[in-house]
This record gives sequence, structure tokens and C-alpha cells, in this order.
Amino acid sequence: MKTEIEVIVADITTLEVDAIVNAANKQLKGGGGVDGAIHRAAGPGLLEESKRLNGCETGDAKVTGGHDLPASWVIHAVGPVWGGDKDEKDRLLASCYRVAVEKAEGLNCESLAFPAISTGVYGFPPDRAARVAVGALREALKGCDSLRRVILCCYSEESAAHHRAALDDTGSGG
Ligand code: AR6
Repeated sequence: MKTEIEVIVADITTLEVDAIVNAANKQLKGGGGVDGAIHRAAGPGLLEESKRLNGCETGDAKVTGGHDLPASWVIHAVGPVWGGDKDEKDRLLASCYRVAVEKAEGLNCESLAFPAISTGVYGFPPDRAARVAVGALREALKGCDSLRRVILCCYSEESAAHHRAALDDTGSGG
């Protein structure tokens, strides 16, 4: 069965999905942006659990529980900071999406929501990031079993437009 990829504009902390992805930093100790919003909504137990994970490399992801969030799990992915070798940054961003799908599958998730990783504080151009995200997801979802719904949870209409354009460029819906 094919996994559907949909684009919405919402606060990711409100979504009733099996897992949400966090745009985290290598320390996994919280921060601003979506990371800050997730930590505020999840409550202090999330920071306690994250601190025990010994950080995370760029392009990789680690899992915690959702604590007070409606989502059961948080998959903390560390996106690249934009600048320098652009192809390498594309590769690291794609890796975040691929590893998050693998983690979600490992948890038997049916639904998974992503923020636009690296497009805030980390400065990745949003149109380029959307194309990388959609390309990596289409590839990663080919081999998936449990995932039925992948949500690209954008925080602005502009971000959603980039993701819709990327989906249209690479084929319909999912
Ligand atoms: N729901 C969905 N998307 C959101 C939300 C939300 N509640 N809040 C912000 N966004 P950013 P990065 C969007 O900066 O660029 C943190 O300090 C936002 O509009 O959160 O990967 C971490 O600790 C943007 O489109 O993440 C790291 O240090 C997207 O989420 C660093 O920022 C990502 O923006 C990571 O930077």
C-alpha cells in the first residue's frame, strides 16, 4: 500500500499522530523554534529523557517518548546548518528524513509528521529544502511497511507552497 504525503499548515505540537519529528540540535537539550515549542508542550520529562541520549550527529535522529504531547513519540533529527558545501548539506538533510522514516517504521508508526527541518535558525533555503525533503521521503517510503500517512507540517503558507510545489514536481500525492 502506498503511503500518502500531505502538506498542512499547523503547529506540529498539536497533531494527533503516532510520531512527530523535531528539528533538534546536536546537544538534544532543547532550543528555540519548533524544538522549543515541542519541549514546552511535552513538559520537563522530555528534556530529562533527551539528556540521557548523549546528543546526536547531524543527519541522524534519536527517539524519545512524547510525554505530554498528543504524539506517542518524538524523533529528534539534527538538520545541517546551511552554508559551505551545498551538496553535502543536501545529503545531510535528506538523511534526516530517511533516518526518521526508518525510526518511525521501527516503532511501527502509521502516522508521522515533519516540520521543515533546517529552514529556520539553520538557514537552509526553504524551496531547496522542500525539494530535498520530498525526494528523500519518496525514496525512503518505497520500502516501508507500517507508515500510511506522512504529514509535512509547515508553519506558514509560504513554506506549505514550497512543499506542494515539490510534491507536484515529483508526482502526485504519494
Ligand atoms: N510547528 C511546526 N513548525 C514550526 C513550529 C511549530 N510549532 N515552530 C517553528 N516551526 P527551526 P532549524 C518551523 O528554527 O532551522 C532550534 O533552536 C519554522 O518556521 O525550528 O532546523 C534547535 O534547537 C521553520 O520552518 O529549526 C536548533 O538549535 C521550521 O520549523 C535549531 O533551532 C524549522 O525551524 C534548528 O534549526
